[in-house]
Amino acid sequence: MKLYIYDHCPFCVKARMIFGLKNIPVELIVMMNDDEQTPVRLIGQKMAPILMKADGSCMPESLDIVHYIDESDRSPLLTGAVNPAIGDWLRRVNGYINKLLIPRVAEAPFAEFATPQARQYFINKKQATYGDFAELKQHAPGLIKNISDDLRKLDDLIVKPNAVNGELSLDDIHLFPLLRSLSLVAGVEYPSRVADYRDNMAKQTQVNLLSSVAA
Ligand SMILES: N[C@@H](CCC(=O)N[C@@H](CS)C(=O)NCC(=O)O)C(=O)O
Repeated sequence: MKLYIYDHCPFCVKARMIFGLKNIPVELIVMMNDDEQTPVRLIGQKMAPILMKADGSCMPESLDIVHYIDESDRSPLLTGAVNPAIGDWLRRVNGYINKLLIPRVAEAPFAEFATPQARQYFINKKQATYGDFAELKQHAPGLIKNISDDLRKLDDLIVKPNAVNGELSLDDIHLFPLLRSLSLVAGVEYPSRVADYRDNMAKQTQVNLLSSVAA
């Protein structure tokens, strides 16, 4: 199987996680960010992730891919209950976190930005949505304080380092990609349970953190 992704994309991380958790081999193909042709040919629109199955058919939508792979061996791993407090926490943080993340993503050495045109495509698209990056960057110190405060609240919700609610569930599929994206941001304060959870999930899912290129 092949998984078409952008390395920065949190939805793609969701799909990557289930392969890592189940140790199912998959070929990762990073599309150039300005390559509209490939995704449109595969699924009719420019969107990642895309799973290409062994028979050549393609499946979009991260959660559909997660469910498909999790059930593919009739031994699902994501059997734990979700905690509504995790959903609430994610909704609140997702309300502001892209203003901190997106300008950093735009400057990071991701494979999908290997050409200047691909990087510029991302910058143009995201500035149209989130506003001028120079302006957004001025809010970074306040946003870093907000997320550091919110991570302290998350710390109280983490039950085990290998599953946020004690047993693997969809909450892990939603939470880890945000923490992985956040590892791109220098200066965020991590309480110990959050840091242990993030590091453990990176190992379990075989999805790298971005700390080595944090800015
Ligand atoms: N509902 C989709 C959302 C996927 C999504 O929004 N992917 C973004 C990348 S993070 C995308 O491909 N956007 C189009 C683009 O980057 O041009 C899913 O869960 O897979």
